[in-house]
Amino acid sequence: MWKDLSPIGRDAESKGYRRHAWTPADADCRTWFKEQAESRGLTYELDRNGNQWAWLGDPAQGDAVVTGSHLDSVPDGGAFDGPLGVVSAFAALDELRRRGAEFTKPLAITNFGDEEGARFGLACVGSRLTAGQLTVPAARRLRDADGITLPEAMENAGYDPTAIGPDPERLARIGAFVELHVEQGRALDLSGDPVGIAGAIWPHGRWRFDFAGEANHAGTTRLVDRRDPMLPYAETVLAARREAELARAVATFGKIAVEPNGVNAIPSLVRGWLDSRAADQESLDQVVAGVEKAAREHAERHGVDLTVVRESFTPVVEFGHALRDELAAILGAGAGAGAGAGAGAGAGSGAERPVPVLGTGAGHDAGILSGTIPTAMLFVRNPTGVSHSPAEFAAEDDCVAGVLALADVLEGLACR
Ligand code: HGY
Ligand code: MN
Ligand code: MN
Ligand code: MN
Repeated sequence: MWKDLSPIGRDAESKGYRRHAWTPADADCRTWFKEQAESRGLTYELDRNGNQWAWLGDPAQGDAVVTGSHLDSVPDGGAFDGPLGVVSAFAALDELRRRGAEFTKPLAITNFGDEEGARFGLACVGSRLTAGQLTVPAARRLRDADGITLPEAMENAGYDPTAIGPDPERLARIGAFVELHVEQGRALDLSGDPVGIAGAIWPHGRWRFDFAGEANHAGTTRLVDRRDPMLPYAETVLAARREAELARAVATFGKIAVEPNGVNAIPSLVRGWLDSRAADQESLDQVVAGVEKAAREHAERHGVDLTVVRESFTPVVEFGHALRDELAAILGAGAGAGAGAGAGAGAGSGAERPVPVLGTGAGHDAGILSGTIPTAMLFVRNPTGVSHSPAEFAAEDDCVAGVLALADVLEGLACR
C-alpha cells in the first residue's frame, strides 16, 4: 500500500510532498484511496464536501466506528502527516480480518479533503464544512494564490461543488472517530513509547498582517523619503518570537506575499501570515495582542498602514475523556508491537506502563469533529520530531505498532 502511495506528489528535488487540494496529485491520492477501498470489497462513497469514505457494513445502522485522516500535504510536506493515518486504517482492517474479528457496528475509513489548507489558507476545509464550522458562503470565497476559488478548483478537478455544506445526518450515524497520526514532536521518542493517545489540541489560529507602504525606486529614493512596509514586517517577525518566548507559546510567520515583489522596487504591500498556538487561550491571546501592538508601533514609525485580519481560529480541543479512557483501557500498558488478537493490551514496547497521553500543537480533523461526535487520536513515534518537512519520519516497527494498536481499538469499539 505504502509503496503505491508514496511516489504521488513527491518533488524529486526537495523530496517533499506537494499534494495540495484539488490538484492532480490530490486526484491521484484519491484514486489510490478508491482502489484500496474497492480492492477490500468496501463500499466507496464521496460525500458532498469531497471527503472520501470506505464502508464495511451499512452506515444506516448507525453508531459507526470511523478511522482515517487526510492525504493532502503542506508545500514540501513529509510522507507521514496524514497518509500514515489512512494507510494504517486499511492495514488495521486487514489485521482484523486476519484475526477473524466480527464487526457488530459499521466501520468506515476516511480521507478528509484539504486538511492542511495549503492552497486556500484554511485548514480542515473538508471536516469543517461537514461539521458546519465553515459556512458555504465563506467556503465559496476561499481563493488560491492564482485567484481560483474553492468551487472552481473542485469543478476543475471533476467534483460538483454545488452541494458543499453541513452534513449532520452523516455525523449523526457516527459513534466514534479515531484518527491515527504521526507525532509532530518528540514526546514519544523521549518517553520510549511507540504509540501514544492524544490528550488535547492547543488553541491555535492564523492572522494576516497587511503592511501597506509606498512603492518606489530602490535606487533613487532617499531613505528618509521611504515608507517601506518590509521594515515593520521584519520587526514584527522578531516581536512574535519574543512574545512567544514570554508566553511559553509558539508563533511563526511562515508565509509572506510582497507586492510588486521586484528586487529593485520598494514594496507597496507586505502581507505576512502569523500562525500562533499556546497551551491555553490566555497565553495565545497574550501573544497575538503583543504581536499586534508591536506591529502597530513599528508600522506607525515607518509611516506604513497596518490591517490585521484573523483568518482562522480553533479553540482548545480536549478529546472526550470517555472515548480517550476507553482507548487507554483497550490498549492497556504499552500499546502496539504485540502479535495476535487484542495484543495491543499489555504487549508492545515491553514497558508495563499506561500508554502515554500527549498534548499537541497541531490541528487535526479529529479536533474539528470533536465538537460534534466523540473523537480520539493515536500518535505514532517520530524520532526526528520534525513534521511539515521531508525530514518527518516514523520507523517501520513503530508504524506496525500503530497499526496493531489501531486494530485493537477498532476491535474493542466495533467488534464482538
Ligand atoms: O496546521 C496544522 O496544525 C495541521 O497540520 N493542519
Ligand atoms: Mn499537517
Ligand atoms: Mn495532519
Ligand atoms: Mn528603472
